[in-house]
Amino acid sequence: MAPRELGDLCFSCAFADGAENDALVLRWRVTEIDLLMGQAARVAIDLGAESCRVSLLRWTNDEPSVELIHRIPNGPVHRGSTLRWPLDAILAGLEDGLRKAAQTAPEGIASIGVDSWSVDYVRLAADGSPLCEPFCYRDERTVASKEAADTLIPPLELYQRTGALPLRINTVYQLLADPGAGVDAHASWAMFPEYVLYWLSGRRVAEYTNATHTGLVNLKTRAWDAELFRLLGLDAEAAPPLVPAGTVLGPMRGSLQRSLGGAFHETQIIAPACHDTASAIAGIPEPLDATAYLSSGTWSLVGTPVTAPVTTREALDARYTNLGAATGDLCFHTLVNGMWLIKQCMEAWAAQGRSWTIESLVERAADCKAAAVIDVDAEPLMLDSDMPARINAELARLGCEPIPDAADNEPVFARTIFESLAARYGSALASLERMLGRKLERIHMLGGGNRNKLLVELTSQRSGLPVEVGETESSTIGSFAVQLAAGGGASPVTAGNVRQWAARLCRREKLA
Ligand code: LRH
Repeated sequence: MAPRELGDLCFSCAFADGAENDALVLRWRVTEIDLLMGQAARVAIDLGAESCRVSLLRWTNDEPSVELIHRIPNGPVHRGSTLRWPLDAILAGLEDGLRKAAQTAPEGIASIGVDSWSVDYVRLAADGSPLCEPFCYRDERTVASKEAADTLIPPLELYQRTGALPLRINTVYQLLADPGAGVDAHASWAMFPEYVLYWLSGRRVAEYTNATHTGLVNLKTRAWDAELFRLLGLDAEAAPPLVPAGTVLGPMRGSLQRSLGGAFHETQIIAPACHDTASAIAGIPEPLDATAYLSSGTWSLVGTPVTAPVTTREALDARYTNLGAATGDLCFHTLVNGMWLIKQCMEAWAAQGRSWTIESLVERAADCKAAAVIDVDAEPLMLDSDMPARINAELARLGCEPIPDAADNEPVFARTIFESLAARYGSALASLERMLGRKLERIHMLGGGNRNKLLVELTSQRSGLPVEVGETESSTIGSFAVQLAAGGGASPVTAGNVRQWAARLCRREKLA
């Protein structure tokens, strides 16, 4: 007799004989977890370009608490002439984080979800181990591969086919660049967060929201575009099977699970919205009808959810992309430079003994004037190293005086960056309203940048819209909300369900 559905379970138990009982006991344990799912501890791993975070959700008397229990500093590393991610250090840091989670929640962890920045991936050897250290999307090897791809399929056609803005950093151009970098183009791959899910569960998948940023998912079928793979000469067999957000991949496995002991005994590995931006949006507790989101971290993502894609020439020129959202809609947004600019400057200054905290820079920048409004999306400002000099080159291009890169001028650089980001958000929102033919009433700001009061204020001034300050760790909230909505995996994750969980988890502090 096959194990029965939930409703039949008690009845079946009463009549089961020995062998069937085993199956039923097994089923009962899973079902028990289903029933208790609202109250069990869970882990969300949010991998960021500047830091990777492990957070723990626990419940006391029906009240949830989300605690960031481990932070791993991160950043692209130079290897020869290439730019990579330090995968071994990230995984070692995640082991430490998971160990802390096991110690903090000995009652057991029901599930783990992982999200991260998009577009990067790990190629795998035949035994499933990483073939090489993964490339960082800022590596310049894709300049040539994108140019070559554009001759095979015009950018507008690609855009209309996939909805994804053809950005140089997209996975498609990275896959195309691999042979030139000595990487086996037929080796199977997994996107960065899905690689971590694979490391934890042994199951290799591509989660839909993250897959849409590859530039290889067909907008209409929502499946890998086999024809596109063929046209570009990419190996479709190397791509993982696509799954929706909220897919329960199976139990945690392997030596890590064994070594971390009891707390991970019954842990399910769940694919949340693996794209951190989609996860951050899933973490917003209310519908975004007339609200724009601004997810502010290393990058800034400015846009709003849409039910139908917009792939006009105007949208392409305005640099808007249509990426998968956790529960069916599309995230229609533009990718603007972000805290990368200030972080890069801070690193350059620290190397010269001029260390600043972001808090003191923001405070001092409030009393300065910007040198000018620069184009924050200029290609040189996307690249690694020498950021103060790169900003001065942009000023020179505009015919403006450079900012002497000397002690005490750091706040002027900071003000120039924040003012320019805010101006770009304002113009991005104006073109969004034009394209959608409707007015936006407010901005919901997420991510680390929302702690920067000056940026919040300038954004409101430049856009003419009130800014609602949302969660700083919204990707983590979104991951927990999707994990909770997924439960045991028996029914599909719905927008209403995810939003309800997000509302329970959000702190909902303040309005600015
Ligand atoms: C933000 C982000 C963004 C992508 C970029 C590569 O972390 O995922 O949504 O466009 O990284």
